[in-house]
Amino acid sequence: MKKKNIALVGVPMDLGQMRRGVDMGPSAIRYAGVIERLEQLGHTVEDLGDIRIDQPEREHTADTNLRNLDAVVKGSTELATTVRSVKEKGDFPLILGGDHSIAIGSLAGISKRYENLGVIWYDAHGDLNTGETSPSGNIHGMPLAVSLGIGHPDLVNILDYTPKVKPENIVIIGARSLDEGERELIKERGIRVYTMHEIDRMGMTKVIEESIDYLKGRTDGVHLSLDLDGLDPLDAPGVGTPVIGGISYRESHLAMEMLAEADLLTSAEFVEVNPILDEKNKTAKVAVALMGSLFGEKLL
Ligand code: 4U7
Ligand code: MN
Ligand code: MN
Ligand code: MN
Repeated sequence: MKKKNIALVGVPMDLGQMRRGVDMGPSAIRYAGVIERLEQLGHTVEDLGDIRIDQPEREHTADTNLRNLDAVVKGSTELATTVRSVKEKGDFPLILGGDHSIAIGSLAGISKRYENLGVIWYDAHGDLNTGETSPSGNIHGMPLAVSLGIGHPDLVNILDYTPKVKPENIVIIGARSLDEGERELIKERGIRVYTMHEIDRMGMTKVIEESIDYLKGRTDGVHLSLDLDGLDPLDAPGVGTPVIGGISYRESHLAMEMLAEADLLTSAEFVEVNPILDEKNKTAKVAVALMGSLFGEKLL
């Protein structure tokens, strides 16, 4: 794969959900050796440090079902501005979460430069809720809907444009926990989804081959948004919303290697690593191993 200038951006965001500790994700991933791993592959890595994130709101603001809305909007806007300047330099943004609400800011910062940005959403969940459909009020369950332009105006209009992605440019991989409103949205908008059923049935090789073919034909850039809970909790225990029956480490590894071979990605994020819930930093290590594969690591 072509050598890249990778700009690392940490986002210690935990306001999109209720479990403490996910704000330490970027530190855990750095500690697991991400910079060394990517430099060893011949890429240059510039660590831009962490985005500043506010304290959680003490009271749930009355009129919406959106926990910490204002602070999430503020953090997302800062992230979006940083990522936009990385893209302006022509560098590859590699964003470390933090909970998945950060994808709102990532996509806002990236997508303006593309006519048809593709998104691979690697996740146990659809993250397609809105304040109206969300059973939890947690914004980390909403970023894909927000990026489609569906949701609270303050979230949808970050950097003053919407939508960030078109439904036909999205591929969800690994879904096994979808809420009713999310299922409706998937059908209504025709979003391509490879649930665990398709992964079992077709195998990861076919799933990724099809995804690459599909996105290659219709997009001019592709963002990978990888939620570690897409993996099985046996392989990635340090996540806030684990769901049994997930993608294995081996399958994920293969998926990353195939994406590296295709050299199709233009940005990526790894989210939901929670060191407090983890076992000896295992999930952060898994994240770094997957990043190694994604950026061209090979056995021979
Ligand atoms: B993650 C959930 F209800 N769908 O909206 C919700 F099951 O970023 C979970 O994928 C969301 O980890 C999980 O709260 C968000 C729930
Ligand atoms: Mn998830
Ligand atoms: Mn997610
Ligand atoms: Mn989660």
